[in-house]
Amino acid sequence: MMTEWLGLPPLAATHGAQIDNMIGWIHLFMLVLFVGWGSFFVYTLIRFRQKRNPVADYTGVKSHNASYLEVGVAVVEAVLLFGFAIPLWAARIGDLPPENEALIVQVTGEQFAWNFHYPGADRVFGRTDITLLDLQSNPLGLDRSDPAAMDDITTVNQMYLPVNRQIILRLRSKDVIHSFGVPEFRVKQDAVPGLTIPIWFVPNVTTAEMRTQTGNPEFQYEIACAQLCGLGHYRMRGFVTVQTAEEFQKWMEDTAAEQSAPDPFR
Ligand SMILES: [Cu+2]
Repeated sequence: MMTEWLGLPPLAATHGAQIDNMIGWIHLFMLVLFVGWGSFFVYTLIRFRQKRNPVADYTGVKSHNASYLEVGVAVVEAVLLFGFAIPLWAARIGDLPPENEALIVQVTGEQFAWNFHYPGADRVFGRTDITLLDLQSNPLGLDRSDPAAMDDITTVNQMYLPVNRQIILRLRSKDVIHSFGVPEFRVKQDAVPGLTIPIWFVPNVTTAEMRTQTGNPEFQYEIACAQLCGLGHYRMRGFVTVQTAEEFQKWMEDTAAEQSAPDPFR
């Protein structure tokens, strides 16, 4: 199904076409319903006008057409639900890719920023400790003395991802409910304090490619916090840079080296 007429943001994830398709069908069916019920309403206004029906008819309508229509609408809605929505939901929520193949990033929302934690080359997340937490220098309380934490990377409001790779994000929150939404990836999921909620997708257009595609040299994938989470909600935005595998590898190595180097100011 063509979905350009919906005016959605450009698509940059492999599962997105399925979602756009469903949005398209829902809009079409709702258009049919709107026109259908609208015309029926106008018809009844004319058909049952007072001038033609001065005395109320206590028998009423004998035809069953209205009931058949109702059943028809219910069937269409059941098809939308069981044919599109539930299979899509099951595929998105139930079938997480294997963790040893995907890139896993921990995403922690806080008032009002997004913290990203990469496990680094060893693929093991380093220990975190609440007593080490410092909003300026160590917002996740990462314990750099833990061997597993040596190559870990943490960033604030800047997420880097390799293109064409399965990405699993583990969403968490420090304080209130936030929501991680990137329209181009067709993902949106609440981050709830006390829970770790996984979402996954495969970004398939790099930031550079998207800049060419959209003709906007400043294009950025933007993470919008999609739950009103406090006074600073409006400025809770992060950015995703989708890179080629080589660029991402280089970014990981450079950043890990930079972050594991002893802090000269300490
Ligand atoms: Cu928020």
